[in-house]
Amino acid sequence: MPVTAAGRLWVLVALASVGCRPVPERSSGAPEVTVTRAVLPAPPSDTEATAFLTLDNRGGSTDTLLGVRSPQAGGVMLHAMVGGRMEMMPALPLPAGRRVRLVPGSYHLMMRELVQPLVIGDTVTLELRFAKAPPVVVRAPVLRYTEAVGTAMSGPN
Ligand SMILES: [Cu+2]
Repeated sequence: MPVTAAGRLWVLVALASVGCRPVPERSSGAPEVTVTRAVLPAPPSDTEATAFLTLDNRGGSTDTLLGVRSPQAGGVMLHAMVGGRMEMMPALPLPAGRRVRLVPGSYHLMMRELVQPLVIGDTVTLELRFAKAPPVVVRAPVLRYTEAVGTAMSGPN
């Protein structure tokens, strides 16, 4: 799907107030980001797919999601929805002690150049790289759309 580069600044400014809530901080204060609710709706496309997940920054300082990759895709991009349009984001700030959710209508990951089409029941491996915290590898199930959205949106914000 086409993505414009315009509006990036707006997105970064908006990040401060969107999709964040406090999470318990680890006592050590060491950089740590945990990833939960990683899930993909079965994509209508053979070559592209959307992934959702929840990021909790449990470290004592702001971190940044720098990039995501998958052995099952040629590339994984970070997108935001702004005014109903997708915008590409170079990175995603993760405020200290906060939760940032990638859910429908908001931030999401776009997998491009899928190695092979994804179907319900498949599992996707995603490796997330951060500025401070160690990388996190998650395995995300491919679910029916409504199930995937339910998983992505479940639990407290
Ligand atoms: Cu997108």
